Amino acid sequence: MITIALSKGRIFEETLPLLKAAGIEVLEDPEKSRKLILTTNQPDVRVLVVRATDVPTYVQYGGADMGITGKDTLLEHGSQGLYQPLDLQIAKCRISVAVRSDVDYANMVKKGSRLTVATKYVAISREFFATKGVHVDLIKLYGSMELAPLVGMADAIVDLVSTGNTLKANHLVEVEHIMDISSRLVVNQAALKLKQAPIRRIMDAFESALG
Ligand code: PRT
Ligand code: MG
Repeated sequence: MITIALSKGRIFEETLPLLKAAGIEVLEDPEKSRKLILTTNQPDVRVLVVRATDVPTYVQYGGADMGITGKDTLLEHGSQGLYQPLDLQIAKCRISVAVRSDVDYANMVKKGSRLTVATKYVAISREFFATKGVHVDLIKLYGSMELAPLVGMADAIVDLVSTGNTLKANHLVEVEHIMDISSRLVVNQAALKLKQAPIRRIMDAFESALG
């Protein structure tokens, strides 16, 4: 049995064509079903539906043999026990620093003042501002980061940006582009040894589907 961990939403949607290229069709729709283990047309392949941030954990501890997860999630989680053979070029976005549009970020940074930064991405933010030599106090949030500068809780946020519509709707502007993000295939290192043939077959199919 090969078990693949996926999150609902954009990663699931964008993974379906890759699975199809590997001859795998998921037989249930996670948006409609309450089932957390989905069957496929291949009797020996199943899909687990987990929270996006939990995908690396399921693969690391062998709850799943492989999974697909954003580079953002992977950098925050750490890649211990995970083999990362492929950048799948799906669920693309960027991770950026944003501030209220009426704030002079360049001046704030130049003056050397401490910045309060709200984010779900504490590890990425700590590393980014340390490299820049900017002192920051980080506030960990789990969602709706955009609110923090609006209510005076933070000077800036670090969050994912795709179209930029969410920032715009909340009167925020992007002031630093930290890195580009896409989703990665992650494979449990022990599973890769024990189930080498079927895992390689899926990896190769994904790779050729990427073109
Ligand atoms: O939603 P949940 O709390 O369950 O988990 P999650 O938010 O981690 O999962 P999900 O499915 O929303 O995101 C999974 C992965 O998709 C992320 O880890 C990224 O690698 C990738 N991805 C790609 C994105 C986006 N694009 C994206 N735009 N994840 C989130 N967003 C959000 C962003 O946080 C912001 O709130 O969309 C909003 C910005 O979008 P624009 O288009 O308005 O700029
Ligand atoms: Mg989300």
